[in-house]
Amino acid sequence: MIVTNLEDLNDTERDVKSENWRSRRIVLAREGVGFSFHDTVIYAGTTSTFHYQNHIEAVYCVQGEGSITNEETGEVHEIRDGTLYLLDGYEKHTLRAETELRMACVFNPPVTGREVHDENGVYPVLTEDSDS
Ligand code: 9YT
Repeated sequence: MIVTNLEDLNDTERDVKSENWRSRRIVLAREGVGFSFHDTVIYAGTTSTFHYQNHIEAVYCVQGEGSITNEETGEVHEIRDGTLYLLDGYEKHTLRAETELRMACVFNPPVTGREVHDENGVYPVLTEDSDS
């Protein structure tokens, strides 16, 4: 069993910060359980486009208000406490945070912890023993 608390991850390699968001990656590929689990904060007033071409992702909002646009269909959905979106088709999407959004995110395959978005919002597939 593994028991951890978010506070213990602050400013470690599991605490990944970018201009629009901060993500504490609680469960990673190295734990060997087939998914990764992240606590992500999207900063108020930001707009971010992501396209996880290699990962299925579930995102559950526990705080804040915003919206998600499916860039493939143009559909816009409200996000608030209790909203879950499941990217089961590798959809390119845009997140707008009206207020700070707090999200619990699950990735399959699991993120290793080294991924950062490229200019298209894509994560590569990394494995625990790859160099890059
Ligand atoms: C909301 C969202 O796409 N979260 C993804 C996880 C986070 N950006 C991370 O850990 O890279």
